[in-house]
Amino acid sequence: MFNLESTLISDELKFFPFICYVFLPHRVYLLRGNHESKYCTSVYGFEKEVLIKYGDKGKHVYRKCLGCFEGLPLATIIAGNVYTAHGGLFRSIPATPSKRSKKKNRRISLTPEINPFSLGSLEELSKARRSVLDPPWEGQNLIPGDVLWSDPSMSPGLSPNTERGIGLLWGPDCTEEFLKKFNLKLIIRSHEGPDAREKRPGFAGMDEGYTIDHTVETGKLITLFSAPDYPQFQATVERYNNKGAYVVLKPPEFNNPEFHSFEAILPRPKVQAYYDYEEVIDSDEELDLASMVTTPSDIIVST
Ligand SMILES: [Mn+2]
Repeated sequence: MFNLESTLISDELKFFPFICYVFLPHRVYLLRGNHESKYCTSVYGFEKEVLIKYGDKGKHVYRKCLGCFEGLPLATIIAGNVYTAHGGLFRSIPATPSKRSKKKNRRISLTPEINPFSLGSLEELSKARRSVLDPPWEGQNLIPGDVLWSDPSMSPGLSPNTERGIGLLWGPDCTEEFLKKFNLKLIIRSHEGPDAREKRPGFAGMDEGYTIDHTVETGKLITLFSAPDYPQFQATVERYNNKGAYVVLKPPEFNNPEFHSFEAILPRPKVQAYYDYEEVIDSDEELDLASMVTTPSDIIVST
Protein backbone atom coordinates (compact mmCIF):
# COMPACT_ATOMS: atom_id res chain seq x y z
CA MET A 1 0.00 0.00 0.00
CA PHE A 2 1.31 3.39 -1.04
CA ASN A 3 0.07 6.76 0.07
CA LEU A 4 1.30 9.63 -2.05
CA GLU A 5 0.96 13.38 -1.89
CA SER A 6 2.11 15.33 -4.93
CA THR A 7 -0.13 15.65 -7.98
CA LEU A 8 2.54 16.78 -10.40
CA ILE A 9 2.95 14.66 -13.49
CA SER A 10 6.69 15.29 -13.01
CA ASP A 11 6.45 13.18 -9.92
CA GLU A 12 6.19 9.96 -11.86
CA LEU A 13 5.71 7.90 -8.73
CA LYS A 14 2.23 9.36 -8.51
CA PHE A 15 1.29 8.15 -11.95
CA PHE A 16 2.70 4.67 -11.61
CA PRO A 17 -0.15 3.46 -9.35
CA PHE A 18 -2.64 5.19 -11.65
CA ILE A 19 -1.28 3.30 -14.66
CA CYS A 20 -1.46 0.06 -12.66
CA TYR A 21 -5.06 0.88 -11.81
CA VAL A 22 -5.96 1.46 -15.47
CA PHE A 23 -4.42 -1.87 -16.52
CA LEU A 24 -5.52 -3.91 -13.49
CA PRO A 25 -8.74 -2.28 -12.29
CA HIS A 26 -9.77 -5.32 -10.26
CA ARG A 27 -6.39 -5.72 -8.59
CA VAL A 28 -5.40 -2.13 -7.81
CA TYR A 29 -7.40 0.17 -5.54
CA LEU A 30 -6.63 3.85 -5.65
CA LEU A 31 -8.01 6.33 -3.14
CA ARG A 32 -8.53 10.02 -3.58
CA GLY A 33 -6.22 12.49 -1.80
CA ASN A 34 -6.81 16.16 -1.08
CA HIS A 35 -4.59 17.09 -4.04
CA GLU A 36 -7.00 15.35 -6.40
CA SER A 37 -9.15 18.49 -6.56
CA LYS A 38 -9.58 21.47 -8.85
CA TYR A 39 -8.10 23.77 -6.20
CA CYS A 40 -4.89 21.83 -5.49
CA THR A 41 -4.22 20.88 -9.11
CA SER A 42 -4.52 24.53 -10.07
CA VAL A 43 -2.38 25.90 -7.19
CA TYR A 44 0.42 23.29 -7.32
CA GLY A 45 1.14 23.29 -11.05
CA PHE A 46 -0.66 20.20 -12.32
CA GLU A 47 -3.16 22.13 -14.45
CA LYS A 48 -0.49 24.33 -16.01
CA GLU A 49 1.76 21.35 -16.71
CA VAL A 50 -1.06 19.50 -18.50
CA LEU A 51 -2.06 22.58 -20.50
CA ILE A 52 1.52 23.15 -21.65
CA LYS A 53 2.42 19.52 -22.37
CA TYR A 54 -0.80 18.58 -24.18
CA GLY A 55 -1.11 21.77 -26.25
CA ASP A 56 -4.52 22.19 -27.89
CA LYS A 57 -5.74 18.98 -26.22
CA GLY A 58 -4.63 20.28 -22.82
CA LYS A 59 -8.00 21.51 -21.57
CA HIS A 60 -9.64 18.25 -22.56
CA VAL A 61 -6.95 16.17 -20.82
CA TYR A 62 -7.16 18.30 -17.67
CA ARG A 63 -10.97 17.95 -17.57
CA LYS A 64 -10.66 14.18 -17.97
CA CYS A 65 -8.14 14.07 -15.10
CA LEU A 66 -10.52 16.05 -12.88
CA GLY A 67 -13.27 13.59 -13.82
CA CYS A 68 -11.04 10.70 -12.69
CA PHE A 69 -10.16 12.46 -9.43
CA GLU A 70 -13.81 13.15 -8.68
CA GLY A 71 -14.70 9.51 -9.20
CA LEU A 72 -11.99 8.01 -6.98
CA PRO A 73 -13.19 6.39 -3.76
CA LEU A 74 -12.64 8.29 -0.53
CA ALA A 75 -11.83 5.36 1.76
CA THR A 76 -11.57 1.59 1.95
CA ILE A 77 -12.03 -1.07 4.58
CA ILE A 78 -9.55 -3.91 4.12
CA ALA A 79 -10.62 -7.37 5.29
CA GLY A 80 -13.09 -5.81 7.72
CA ASN A 81 -10.16 -4.70 9.89
CA VAL A 82 -8.34 -1.73 8.39
CA TYR A 83 -9.78 1.69 7.56
CA THR A 84 -7.72 3.65 5.02
CA ALA A 85 -8.22 7.23 3.84
CA HIS A 86 -5.96 10.12 2.86
CA GLY A 87 -6.83 12.48 5.74
CA GLY A 88 -8.72 10.35 8.20
CA LEU A 89 -11.82 10.45 10.36
CA PHE A 90 -14.95 12.48 9.68
CA ARG A 91 -17.90 14.04 11.43
CA SER A 92 -21.51 13.02 11.64
CA ILE A 93 -23.78 15.34 9.69
CA PRO A 94 -27.10 15.82 11.44
CA ALA A 95 -30.18 15.99 9.23
CA THR A 96 -30.92 19.50 7.97
CA PRO A 97 -33.07 21.22 10.58
CA SER A 98 -36.37 22.70 9.53
CA LYS A 99 -36.65 26.50 9.31
CA ARG A 100 -38.30 26.55 12.69
CA SER A 101 -35.66 24.52 14.49
CA LYS A 102 -32.91 26.45 12.69
CA LYS A 103 -34.11 29.54 14.51
CA LYS A 104 -34.05 27.62 17.74
CA ASN A 105 -30.53 26.31 17.05
CA ARG A 106 -29.23 29.80 16.54
CA ARG A 107 -30.27 30.64 20.06
CA ILE A 108 -28.80 27.42 21.47
CA SER A 109 -25.47 27.92 19.68
CA LEU A 110 -24.74 30.83 22.02
CA THR A 111 -23.94 28.25 24.70
CA PRO A 112 -20.20 27.70 24.11
CA GLU A 113 -19.77 24.36 25.93
CA ILE A 114 -21.90 22.40 23.45
CA ASN A 115 -19.54 20.50 21.14
CA PRO A 116 -21.14 20.43 17.70
CA PHE A 117 -18.94 17.56 16.47
CA SER A 118 -19.50 13.86 16.77
CA LEU A 119 -17.86 11.03 14.82
CA GLY A 120 -19.57 9.97 11.62
CA SER A 121 -20.56 6.39 10.88
CA LEU A 122 -19.45 4.18 7.99
CA GLU A 123 -23.02 4.32 6.75
CA GLU A 124 -22.86 8.12 6.58
CA LEU A 125 -19.54 7.86 4.76
CA SER A 126 -20.97 5.49 2.18
CA LYS A 127 -23.88 7.88 1.57
CA ALA A 128 -21.76 11.05 1.27
CA ARG A 129 -21.71 12.71 -2.15
CA ARG A 130 -18.09 12.26 -3.18
CA SER A 131 -18.43 13.64 -6.73
CA VAL A 132 -17.21 17.13 -5.96
CA LEU A 133 -14.31 18.83 -7.73
CA ASP A 134 -13.46 20.61 -4.48
CA PRO A 135 -14.87 19.10 -1.30
CA PRO A 136 -16.74 21.91 0.44
CA TRP A 137 -15.69 23.20 3.88
CA GLU A 138 -19.18 24.50 4.64
CA GLY A 139 -22.73 23.37 4.03
CA GLN A 140 -24.06 19.84 4.42
CA ASN A 141 -21.62 17.78 2.34
CA LEU A 142 -18.69 17.96 4.77
CA ILE A 143 -17.69 14.31 4.97
CA PRO A 144 -15.53 14.28 1.79
CA GLY A 145 -13.57 17.33 3.03
CA ASP A 146 -13.05 15.68 6.42
CA VAL A 147 -11.88 12.36 4.96
CA LEU A 148 -9.41 14.11 2.64
CA TRP A 149 -8.12 16.94 4.85
CA SER A 150 -8.33 15.93 8.54
CA ASP A 151 -5.32 15.32 10.80
CA PRO A 152 -4.87 13.46 14.08
CA SER A 153 -4.20 15.36 17.28
CA MET A 154 -2.85 14.45 20.69
CA SER A 155 -5.69 16.38 22.35
CA PRO A 156 -8.94 14.50 22.87
CA GLY A 157 -12.12 15.15 20.93
CA LEU A 158 -13.04 16.50 17.50
CA SER A 159 -12.35 20.12 16.61
CA PRO A 160 -12.07 22.24 13.45
CA ASN A 161 -8.72 21.96 11.67
CA THR A 162 -8.03 25.69 11.78
CA GLU A 163 -4.49 25.32 10.44
CA ARG A 164 -5.81 23.89 7.18
CA GLY A 165 -9.13 25.75 7.10
CA ILE A 166 -10.99 22.53 6.23
CA GLY A 167 -11.42 19.13 7.86
CA LEU A 168 -11.05 18.19 11.52
CA LEU A 169 -8.53 17.34 14.19
CA TRP A 170 -9.29 14.15 16.07
CA GLY A 171 -7.83 12.86 19.31
CA PRO A 172 -6.80 9.37 20.48
CA ASP A 173 -10.24 8.96 22.09
CA CYS A 174 -11.85 9.35 18.64
CA THR A 175 -9.46 6.77 17.17
CA GLU A 176 -10.54 4.36 19.91
CA GLU A 177 -14.24 5.15 19.47
CA PHE A 178 -14.07 4.69 15.71
CA LEU A 179 -12.11 1.40 15.86
CA LYS A 180 -14.32 -0.05 18.57
CA LYS A 181 -17.65 1.03 17.08
CA PHE A 182 -16.87 -0.40 13.65
CA ASN A 183 -14.98 -3.44 14.87
CA LEU A 184 -11.70 -2.35 13.25
CA LYS A 185 -8.07 -2.74 14.33
CA LEU A 186 -6.11 -0.22 12.34
CA ILE A 187 -6.37 3.17 10.62
CA ILE A 188 -3.86 4.02 7.89
CA ARG A 189 -3.80 7.56 6.53
CA SER A 190 -1.28 9.95 4.94
CA HIS A 191 -1.53 13.70 4.36
CA GLU A 192 1.36 14.87 6.57
CA GLY A 193 4.85 15.01 5.15
CA PRO A 194 8.03 16.11 6.93
CA ASP A 195 7.18 19.80 6.46
CA ALA A 196 3.72 19.44 8.01
CA ARG A 197 5.07 17.32 10.87
CA GLU A 198 7.67 19.93 11.74
CA LYS A 199 4.77 22.17 12.81
CA ARG A 200 3.05 19.47 14.92
CA PRO A 201 4.64 19.25 18.36
CA GLY A 202 3.92 15.95 20.08
CA PHE A 203 4.06 13.99 16.83
CA ALA A 204 7.01 12.07 15.45
CA GLY A 205 8.78 13.38 12.35
CA MET A 206 8.32 11.80 8.93
CA ASP A 207 12.00 10.87 8.43
CA GLU A 208 11.25 7.18 7.87
CA GLY A 209 8.06 7.71 5.84
CA TYR A 210 5.69 6.51 8.54
CA THR A 211 4.68 7.18 12.14
CA ILE A 212 2.52 5.42 14.70
CA ASP A 213 0.38 8.26 16.01
CA HIS A 214 -2.19 6.75 18.37
CA THR A 215 -1.87 3.46 20.19
CA VAL A 216 -5.20 2.77 21.87
CA GLU A 217 -6.93 -0.21 23.44
CA THR A 218 -8.54 -1.50 20.26
CA GLY A 219 -5.72 -0.77 17.81
CA LYS A 220 -3.51 1.83 16.17
CA LEU A 221 -3.47 4.88 13.94
CA ILE A 222 -0.65 5.07 11.41
CA THR A 223 0.45 7.85 9.07
CA LEU A 224 2.10 6.54 5.91
CA PHE A 225 3.87 8.97 3.58
CA SER A 226 5.22 7.49 0.35
CA ALA A 227 6.87 10.57 -1.20
CA PRO A 228 10.60 10.59 -0.34
CA ASP A 229 12.61 13.83 -0.34
CA TYR A 230 9.42 15.86 -0.02
CA PRO A 231 8.44 18.50 -0.99
CA GLN A 232 9.70 18.20 -4.53
CA PHE A 233 10.24 21.93 -4.96
CA GLN A 234 11.60 24.16 -2.24
CA ALA A 235 12.80 27.73 -2.15
CA THR A 236 15.66 26.83 0.19
CA VAL A 237 18.65 24.58 -0.48
CA GLU A 238 18.03 22.79 2.81
CA ARG A 239 15.87 19.71 2.38
CA TYR A 240 14.15 17.27 4.71
CA ASN A 241 15.67 14.25 2.93
CA ASN A 242 12.87 12.11 4.31
CA LYS A 243 12.44 8.51 3.29
CA GLY A 244 9.16 7.35 1.77
CA ALA A 245 7.46 4.18 2.97
CA TYR A 246 4.90 1.58 1.99
CA VAL A 247 3.32 -1.16 4.05
CA VAL A 248 2.51 -4.78 3.36
CA LEU A 249 -0.61 -6.17 5.06
CA LYS A 250 -0.79 -9.93 5.32
CA PRO A 251 -3.68 -12.35 5.78
CA PRO A 252 -5.61 -13.42 7.68
CA GLU A 253 -5.95 -10.30 9.86
CA PHE A 254 -4.28 -7.69 7.62
CA ASN A 255 -3.81 -5.50 10.68
CA ASN A 256 -0.12 -5.96 11.44
CA PRO A 257 1.63 -3.76 8.86
CA GLU A 258 5.12 -4.60 7.69
CA PHE A 259 6.85 -1.25 7.06
CA HIS A 260 9.28 -0.72 4.19
CA SER A 261 11.14 2.60 3.93
CA PHE A 262 12.93 3.70 0.79
CA GLU A 263 15.09 6.64 -0.28
CA ALA A 264 14.70 9.01 -3.19
CA ILE A 265 17.04 8.75 -6.14
CA LEU A 266 19.54 11.58 -5.75
CA PRO A 267 20.21 13.89 -7.37
CA ARG A 268 16.58 14.25 -8.41
CA PRO A 269 16.07 14.34 -12.16
CA LYS A 270 15.70 17.93 -13.33
CA VAL A 271 12.04 18.84 -13.82
CA GLN A 272 10.11 22.06 -14.08
CA ALA A 273 7.76 23.13 -11.27
CA TYR A 274 4.96 24.77 -13.32
CA TYR A 275 4.08 26.91 -10.31
CA ASP A 276 5.82 29.61 -8.37
CA TYR A 277 6.92 27.56 -5.39
CA GLU A 278 8.81 30.49 -3.86
CA GLU A 279 5.53 32.39 -3.59
CA VAL A 280 3.02 29.60 -3.03
CA ILE A 281 2.83 28.24 0.51
CA ASP A 282 5.12 25.27 1.19
CA SER A 283 2.65 22.51 1.89
CA ASP A 284 -1.07 22.20 1.42
CA GLU A 285 -1.86 24.14 4.54
CA GLU A 286 -3.80 27.33 5.05
CA LEU A 287 -6.14 27.00 2.15
CA ASP A 288 -7.16 30.07 0.29
CA LEU A 289 -10.80 29.19 0.76
CA ALA A 290 -12.13 32.04 -1.37
CA SER A 291 -10.35 30.72 -4.45
CA MET A 292 -11.61 27.23 -3.73
CA VAL A 293 -15.26 28.10 -4.25
CA THR A 294 -16.49 26.21 -7.26
CA THR A 295 -18.90 28.62 -8.86
CA PRO A 296 -21.44 27.53 -11.49
CA SER A 297 -19.27 29.18 -14.16
CA ASP A 298 -16.27 27.07 -13.04
CA ILE A 299 -18.36 23.97 -13.51
CA ILE A 300 -19.35 25.01 -17.01
CA VAL A 301 -15.72 25.67 -17.89
CA SER A 302 -14.63 22.35 -16.50
CA THR A 303 -17.20 19.99 -17.95
MN1 LIG B 1 -2.57 15.59 1.63
